[in-house]
Amino acid sequence: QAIEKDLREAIAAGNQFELYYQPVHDARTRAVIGAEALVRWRHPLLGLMAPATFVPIAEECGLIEPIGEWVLREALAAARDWPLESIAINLSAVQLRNPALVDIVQGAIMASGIEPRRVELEITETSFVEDEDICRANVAALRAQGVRIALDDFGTGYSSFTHLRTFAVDRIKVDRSFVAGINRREGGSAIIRAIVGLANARGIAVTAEGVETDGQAEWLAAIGCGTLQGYLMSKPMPARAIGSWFDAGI
Ligand code: G
Ligand code: G
Ligand code: MN
Ligand code: NA
Repeated sequence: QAIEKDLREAIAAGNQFELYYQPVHDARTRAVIGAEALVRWRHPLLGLMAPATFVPIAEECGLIEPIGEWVLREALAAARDWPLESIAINLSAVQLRNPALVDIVQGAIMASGIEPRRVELEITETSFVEDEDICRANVAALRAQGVRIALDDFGTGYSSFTHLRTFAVDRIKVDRSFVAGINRREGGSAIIRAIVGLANARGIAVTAEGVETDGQAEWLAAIGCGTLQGYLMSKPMPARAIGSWFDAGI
């Protein structure tokens, strides 16, 4: 495959991947309290590529490990001096079932000098389908070191509530399909209300993703959803752009 060869060259070249950051906002004040790192590939001929186009290929051909480790190291180093409670990094299912994951994360934390409590790793429920025991052991070991774990795309898996009952996480990220449903139909609102209620009762933080309207943001804040992400407040932006926000005191 041509893309696989290009990916190998990109990893060897070391300068074709970039991180964009999407701010995470306090639901009531809308202040920026965190950021999520989102990888991009600046292909020499094809231009800027979104993760959906190359992450699945990288997973298949065993290249997601080096890319994922670069993402971790880059994001933690960048965020160390940002005035944010947390920096979130997406983990592939392949990374989550790697027995070396805890050492890799620890190495990136040490190299950056960031406090482990400011590091949040986003995993998805579907990651647990394979090698569930290793995945659970990795999550437990990371949490024991103070690293936070977030369940991304919550509600789109086939047994979300079962997962919530059987293992501990620090945050749930409600998938944007539910947020889009808020002002469309009663059912969508009822599901988010249930997720937020359950999470609050269990001391789990909640982020709503894909917030695009003031009405959604206000309703989410009112039902007790603590943090928001979405185009209404801010889009993913290059590191330099978010860095200059902080320099300007935003
Ligand atoms: O930024 P964009 O909307 O294209 O991101 C789409 C999805 O790509 C994200 O929701 C996330 O699941 C995935 N993604 C983004 N960055 C990374 C990354 O660094 N590693 C992995 N494994 N997935 C990522
Ligand atoms: O899968 P994950 O949730 O990690 O991916 C986040 C992706 O969602 C980012 O790539 C980003 O571009 C996209 N995104 C973020 N905010 C919004 C939004 O308000 N609306 C839509 N449609 N997409 C969003
Ligand atoms: Mn995510
Ligand atoms: Na998500």
